[in-house]
Amino acid sequence: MNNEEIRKIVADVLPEQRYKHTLGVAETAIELGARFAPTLCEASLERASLVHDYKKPFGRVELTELLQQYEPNEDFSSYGGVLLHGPVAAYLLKEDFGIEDEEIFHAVYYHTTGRAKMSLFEKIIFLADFIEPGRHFPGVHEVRKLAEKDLDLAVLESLRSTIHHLSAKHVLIHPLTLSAYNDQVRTAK
Ligand code: DGI
Ligand code: FE
Ligand code: FE
Ligand code: FE
Repeated sequence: MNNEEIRKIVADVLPEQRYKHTLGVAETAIELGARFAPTLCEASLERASLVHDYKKPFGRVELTELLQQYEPNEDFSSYGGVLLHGPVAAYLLKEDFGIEDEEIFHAVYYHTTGRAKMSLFEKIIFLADFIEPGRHFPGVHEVRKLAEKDLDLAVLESLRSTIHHLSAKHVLIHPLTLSAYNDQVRTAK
């Protein structure tokens, strides 16, 4: 499937606001790619962006069942339902869109938690998801400023801010989120 065909399917599946967010992520990922990783394929960044949230509207029970088919011992669900839509989408990319690219698989799988040793491609999707123009949550301004100059500092600040807000609510933090943060502390200068 080409990106235009993928876009049409995603437009049908997602509520209007989520679809707008998806287009914002695509636009932002292409901008970040041009700024920090001119060798990355723009069409691949667009593809990953278009599909990253396409399982977001599905319920927790359905997503948990789907993920268990691929990871029988998965422990995402025990950290909160919001963590499921990325991994499930990643596993269904081949079946639903004919996408077999490993770079896109990882970017979609880890787009909510991040992970240690994210590739440049993964960092760009992760950050674009945080700062696309439709985002208005606390802390987004600071991350947008950093993203004008320094990809790793911007990723670090987005993780710090997420962990700050989750911990203030006494919400469980997935180990992948914590190791993504630790890794960025080590690499970002
Ligand atoms: O799907 P989006 O809204 O575009 O964004 P996303 O997939 O990055 O999800 C953001 C939500 O995920 C936000 O409410 C914070 C939450 N989140 C991120 N890391 C963790 C987390 N929630 C828990 N419980 N644990 C985490 O480690
Ligand atoms: Fe998401
Ligand atoms: Fe995110
Ligand atoms: Fe998103």
